[in-house]
Amino acid sequence: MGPKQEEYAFKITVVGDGGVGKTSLIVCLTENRFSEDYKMTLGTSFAAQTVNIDDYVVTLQIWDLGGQPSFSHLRSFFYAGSKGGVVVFDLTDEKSFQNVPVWAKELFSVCGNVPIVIIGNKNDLASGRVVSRADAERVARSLGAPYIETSAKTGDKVNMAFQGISRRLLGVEEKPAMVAEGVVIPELKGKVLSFIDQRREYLLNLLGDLISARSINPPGNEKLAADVVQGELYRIGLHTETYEKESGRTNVVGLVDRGSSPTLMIVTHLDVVPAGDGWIYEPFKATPTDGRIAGRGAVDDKGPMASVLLALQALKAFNFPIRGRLMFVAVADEETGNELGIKYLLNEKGLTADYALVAEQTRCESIEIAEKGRLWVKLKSAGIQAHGSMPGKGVNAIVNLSKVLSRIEKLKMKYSEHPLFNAPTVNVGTVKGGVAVNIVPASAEAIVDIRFLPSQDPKQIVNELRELVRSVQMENPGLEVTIEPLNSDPPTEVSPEDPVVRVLEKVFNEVTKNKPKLIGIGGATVAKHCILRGIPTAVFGPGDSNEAHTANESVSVDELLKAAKIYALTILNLLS
Ligand code: G3D
Ligand code: MG
Repeated sequence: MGPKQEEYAFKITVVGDGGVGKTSLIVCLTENRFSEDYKMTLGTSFAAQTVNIDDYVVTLQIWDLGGQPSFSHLRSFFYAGSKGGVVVFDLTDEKSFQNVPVWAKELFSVCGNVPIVIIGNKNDLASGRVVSRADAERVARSLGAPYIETSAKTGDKVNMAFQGISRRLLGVEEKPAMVAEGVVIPELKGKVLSFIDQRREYLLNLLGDLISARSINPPGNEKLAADVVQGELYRIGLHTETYEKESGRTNVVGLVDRGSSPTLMIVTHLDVVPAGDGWIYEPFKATPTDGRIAGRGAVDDKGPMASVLLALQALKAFNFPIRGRLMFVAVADEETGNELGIKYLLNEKGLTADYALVAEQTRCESIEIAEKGRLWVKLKSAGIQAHGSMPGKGVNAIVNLSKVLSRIEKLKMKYSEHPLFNAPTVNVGTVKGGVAVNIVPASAEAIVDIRFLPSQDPKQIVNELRELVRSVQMENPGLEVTIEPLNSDPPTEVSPEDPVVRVLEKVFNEVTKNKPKLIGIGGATVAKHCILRGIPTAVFGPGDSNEAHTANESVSVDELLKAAKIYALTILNLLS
């Protein structure tokens, strides 16, 4: 504490429909009483109130704007110079709630994007309530504003609301509570867990907003989901930035900075695959069903993302009691190659961390620490064209290609067993060939997807494929098939001894009383790219990967909450 306090003065404007309680809130704050004999605010009036925030003294000059439309021509004058705003609605008046975005936008149009707080007032009238917290949170999120429910009558949370706006105006975060070097205080842990248990509705509401944002890839449109995430991160109080390599293909990065090291990065992705056919639910709407939520992205990756955001919310409630830096990253383009997403951030934007955790579905029961390598190979078959009525005069490229393909599935590759992987796999993904039904085709090609183990090498695999072609050739003179490697990613793994894995295991055990399985997968997540950039990365999250990309994709709500707890405690442990 310095001996001298710093003083600041800000003008803020309180807006909202007439009768929602603006004047009463200001009176409650400044005179600490509830004025029953109020006068309908005519035009405007202002009050001054001093608020103490840490070492700062903030004088709020609070302008109370009449909601009456007849004064609307004066509004821009009243807004001018406001450094922040309070938008009030009445919890018992639906219309006043619907006008919240209108008021916020009017304020923004004059003052720019100043910080605001949304207040749902009259929370003492519980039985008359017509606006749900979920709906109010949704609107507040879309405006990037915190949401507080108050009563000017009982004084409930009125001070808190004005303290909140003052902190935002000063740019001063609340001081972290309950930190001790190197340990997570058990009491804090218990509080974080119970905070998460009480936020089921909040979680579902957030996941609903994420699913409704149609960030379908192709074509992408990640911006739609990025807006929801950014609003939420802003509310949680993270410094956020967005990055776009192509317009609309938005990546969001949020940061809590409590000192230079270490940095933990949590990565999720914003894009989802198209709905496809076979849905019994509306794909882009969250539908509750039997303790689960169905909708495109429920599993991959919006459910895990909602769990991470809830974990951040929980830590925010205790003012982020961490050391080092916590980064939340929501990337674009995960479903179609990562060029506009994680690769762009890592390779062109200097994104880096000491550890990373990728929030993707491992059913909240395993920790994925290894990913097979991937090799795509083109097979080109050359034949001789002839009339379809005289096949003997030509060499059929399709038939020859199919002879190779039928053997390729049983290709015996050389490799040594790996504790985390099953055998390498081969999939014939596409075939192309033929000009017309009455022509013997002179060319055909196929693309094959091979997932290989750390003991293998793409060059060696290509040689093994060529060997296989030679042996088919021996039995089929005239067969001509060439092998052309297209592209590949190496296998990656992180040591089970790495802190990010060890902490996840420990926390998993604390929360579930079970031991997680350490697994390797044939697919690839963004973890691969992080590991290739030298960042030890583990993958953990709610949802079953077998449901990803399917119709009626759904996730268990309990699993989402469990994941949120594990994320929150992992952050606390790694950054304590
Ligand atoms: P305004 O300034 O937004 O126009 P006022 O709103 O502060 O003038 O309040 C409008 C009415 O709501 C007043 O009631 C006031 O007493 C009441 N009110 C304000 N805040 C609360 C609250 O938190 N709880 C309850 N129960 N009532 C509140 P009247 O009856 O005088 O019209
Ligand atoms: Mg008034």
